Amino acid sequence: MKPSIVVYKKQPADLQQRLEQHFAITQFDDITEENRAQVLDALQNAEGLLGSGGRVDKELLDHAPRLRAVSTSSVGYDNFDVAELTRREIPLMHTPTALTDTVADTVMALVLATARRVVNLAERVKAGEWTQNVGPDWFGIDVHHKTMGIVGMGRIGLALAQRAHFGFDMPILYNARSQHTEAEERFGARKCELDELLEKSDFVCVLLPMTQQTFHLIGKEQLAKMKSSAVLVSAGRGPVIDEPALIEALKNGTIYGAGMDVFETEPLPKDSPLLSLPNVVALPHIGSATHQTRYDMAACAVDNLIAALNGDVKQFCVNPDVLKK
Ligand code: 8YV
Repeated sequence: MKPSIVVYKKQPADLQQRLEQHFAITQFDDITEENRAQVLDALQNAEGLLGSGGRVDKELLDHAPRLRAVSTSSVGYDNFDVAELTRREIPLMHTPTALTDTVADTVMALVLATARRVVNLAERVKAGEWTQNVGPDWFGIDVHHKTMGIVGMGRIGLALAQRAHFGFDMPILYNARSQHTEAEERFGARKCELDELLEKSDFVCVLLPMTQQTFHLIGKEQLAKMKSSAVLVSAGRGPVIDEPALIEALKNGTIYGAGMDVFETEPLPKDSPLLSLPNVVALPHIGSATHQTRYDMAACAVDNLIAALNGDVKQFCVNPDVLKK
C-alpha cells in the first residue's frame, strides 16, 4: 500500500502525477481556520505533509501520530513549530536555493521603484496628469553609486550584492552574524554593525527570517539612525520591522520611503496606513512569484518529501540532527 500524505497546496499537474505514483493523497488548497478540522482529521493516517503557508503547530502535530516527514514549498519556515518537529524526530524540508535570484530581482525592483517613484508616477500618467514636461515634484533619487546596506547576508543577500555591485556600482555594507568572504571578495562588501549600516546606507534592505531575535529588530530607534534621504526595503518577513514605527517614520520624513514585499499582517489589511502613503511601494509578498521559480520550488518540495519518506535526505533539511538518530 502507498503511504498516505496530506498535501495543502495545489501542485502543477506533472508534480501531482509524480506524487500520485508514490503516495495516496488527501488534497487541500491551504490550512485555514475554516478547513483546519478536516486537515486534522486527514492527518490521523498521514506519513507525510507537503505545502506552504498554513500554520503547522503542536496541536496539528498531535493529530498526526504517523507523520514521518514534512516538506514546505518555501525557504522560510516560521510557520512550523521546528522544536516540536525535532522532538518528534520528524525532518522538516525546505527549498532554500530555488528562489534566490528571483527574490533578489524583486528586492532590486523595490529599490528602483521606491527611489524613482515608479508606481506613483505611472499612476499619475494613467490618471492623465502628464500634461507638460515634468518638474521637480516628479523627480526621484538615484540608485547607482549609492550605498547599499544588506541586513542578513544569506543566499538572497549575496545575489542582491551581486546585482548592486555589478549592475549599479554601489558600495555595499552588510550586517550578519558571520563574515561572508564571498560577498567581500566578489562584490567588495564590508561587514559592519547594524547601527553603522543604518547611518551610512542609502538603501537598507532587510532580508532576515522571522525569529525571536529578529522580531521588531528595526524599530523607532533604528529608523531614527537612517538618513532622511534613505529607503528601507523589507523582503524577509514582515514582523522584523516594527510597522507602526515605520509608518511614523514615513509620515514625518525620518526616511524618504519604503519598498515592502512583506508585512506584519498578510494580506495587508485594507485600513493599513501604508496604503495611503505616497512614499511606499507595497507588493503582495511576491518575492519568489514567477511561474518558473514557483514551479522549481514545488518540484524541490516534492523531491524533498520523497527523499525524506525514503530515508534518503541529502540536502535541504531544516533540522538535520533528527536524521542522525
Ligand atoms: C513564499 C517565501 O511566500 O519561500 C518563502 O519563504 O516567503 C515565499 O517564497 C512562499 O514560498 C509561498 O509559497
